Amino acid sequence: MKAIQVIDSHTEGEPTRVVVSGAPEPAGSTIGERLQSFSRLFEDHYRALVLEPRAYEAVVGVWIGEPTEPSCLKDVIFFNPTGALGMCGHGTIGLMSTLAHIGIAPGTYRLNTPVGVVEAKLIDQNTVQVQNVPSYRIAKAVPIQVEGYGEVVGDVAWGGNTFFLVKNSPIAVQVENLDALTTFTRAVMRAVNAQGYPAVNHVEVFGPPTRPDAHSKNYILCPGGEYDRSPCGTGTSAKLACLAADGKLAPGEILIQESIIGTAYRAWYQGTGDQIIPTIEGRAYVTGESKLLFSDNDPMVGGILK
Ligand code: PYC
Repeated sequence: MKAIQVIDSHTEGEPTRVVVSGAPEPAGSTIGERLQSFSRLFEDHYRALVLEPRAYEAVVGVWIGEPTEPSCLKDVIFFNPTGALGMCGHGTIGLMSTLAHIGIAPGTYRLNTPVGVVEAKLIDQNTVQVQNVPSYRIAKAVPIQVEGYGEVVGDVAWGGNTFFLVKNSPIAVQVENLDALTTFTRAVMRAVNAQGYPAVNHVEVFGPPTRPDAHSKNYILCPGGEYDRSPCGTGTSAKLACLAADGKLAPGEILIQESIIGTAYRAWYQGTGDQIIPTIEGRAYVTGESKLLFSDNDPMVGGILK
C-alpha cells in the first residue's frame, strides 16, 4: 500500500494541499526539467491527491523540493486535477503558512516556480505577502461570441496564469448566482480558447463589492471547471496589470479584491509601463495533517475523474 503524507490549509477559503512525503520526486536540474518530469508522474502519482474520494476538485496541490535555483528556499510546482499550474497565489500563501506550521520563521523567502521566481513574505503564521512574477495585459477589450450569451468583451492578461477578464457579465457576481456564473464562464472559456486565445485557462468576472472595505468582488473559473473560493492571487495580479495599463490604479495604491464567498486580498503593484510587479496579501490556516492511503486493490486508487 502506498502512503502519502500531506498538510492541508485554506487561503481565504480556497484549499491547498502540500505534499510532505511519499510521492516520487520529479527529476531534473532545473525547474523546467522538473516540470516535465512532474507531468509524466502526474496521472499515476499526483492527480489522485486533488480528486475525490481523497479531495475535491477545488484543491490545489503543491509539490516542493530542494531548490535548483540557489537563491530560493524551494522549487515549487502547483497542480490541480488538470495538471500543473503556472503560479498560484493562494497556493503560495497556503504553502508559506504550512511551512510556518512545521517550523520556518517569519521572514522573506524566494520560491522557484515554473513561471519564475516569486518572493513570499511570511509576516506571521497566517499572513503572507506574495510578490508575484511580472504581470501584463496581452490584449485589450477583445470581443468574443459566446453561444447562448452573445458578444462578451474582455481583456486577456498574464498574472502567472493566463486570464480572460470579462467586462460585461450578464450575470451579477453574487454567491446566489454560483451555478449561473459557472455555466457562463465555462461557455466563455470554450469561446475564448476557440477564438484566438488557446492559452487562456482562467476566466474572471467582476461586480460591485459586498464588503464595505473592498473595491470589487470577483468570480474566477479555474482550469477543470471549479471556481476559486479566494479572490485568486494570479487573477488579482492580472487585474492589477489591466488597471495599471488603463491608468486606473497608481503604483502603491491599495486594491481590496473580494472573492465570491466574501473573503479578500489586499493588493498593490510596483513599476510602470508594460509590466508591473504585483504583491498580494492574504491569510491561510492549516486545517489538517493526513496520511493518505492507496491500496493496490482500491478501484478508486487514481481518484474519480468526472
Ligand atoms: O490564487 O492564483 C491563485 C489561484 C489559481 C488557481 C486557484 N487559485
